[in-house]
Amino acid sequence: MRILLFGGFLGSGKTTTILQIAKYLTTIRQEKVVIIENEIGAAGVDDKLFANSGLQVKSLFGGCVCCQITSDLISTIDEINETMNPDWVIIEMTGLAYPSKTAMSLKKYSKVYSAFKTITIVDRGRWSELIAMLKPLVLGQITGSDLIILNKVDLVGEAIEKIERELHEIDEHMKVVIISAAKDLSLAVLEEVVCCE
Ligand SMILES: Nc1nc2c(ncn2[C@@H]2O[C@H](COP(=O)(O)OP(=O)(O)OP(=O)(O)O)[C@@H](O)[C@H]2O)c(=O)[nH]1
Ligand SMILES: [Mg+2]
Repeated sequence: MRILLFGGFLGSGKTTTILQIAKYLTTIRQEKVVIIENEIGAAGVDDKLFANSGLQVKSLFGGCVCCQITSDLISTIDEINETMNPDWVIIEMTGLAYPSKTAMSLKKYSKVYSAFKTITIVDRGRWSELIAMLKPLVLGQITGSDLIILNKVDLVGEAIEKIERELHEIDEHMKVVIISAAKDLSLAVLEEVVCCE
């Protein structure tokens, strides 16, 4: 069982991207996927969207898995492993979560996965605004990720080269994939996103 952990600010395109990744894994690669949806409130929207697309989804509500309900996430992954035994677990974090913090907890306390990857989605249209207003959160979400997806490149915003340069100033080795999740992703992008050890 391999785990893909998706973070990124509110509305950055996590659900839209995960839908494409999950469809690629289930239809083209014929692999079994379970999605864990973490939302802070008592009821969710994205979990229904996944379920309506024919995907298996487990919801974790009532707190953020990176700080308040980390143990719930670990027990949910254990339960999924035992009862469903999928090839992949894809986790959508809340928009305010720190993926690398959750990654550290999972690496420490969960023994049931064979490979793991942390992916943070950055919204091209809001990069300048968010880096100006919420720099610690944006930096915290990017630092320690295995891959950055620079999304919404169809929208106007900061020059893509400038964002890439600034991402590499944060981490010079950072892998960055540039997409528009609103359009069909290429096979090369899909493979790059799911490639993990
Ligand atoms: N133009 C454009 N819109 C996009 C793109 N990707 C996502 N969107 C839109 O952006 C909005 C937010 O996308 P979601 O996938 O729901 O984002 P999210 O990160 O899951 O949002 P939360 O779960 O609420 O944090 C939706 O209206 C999407 O249709 C893109 O590449 N281009
Ligand atoms: Mg979402």
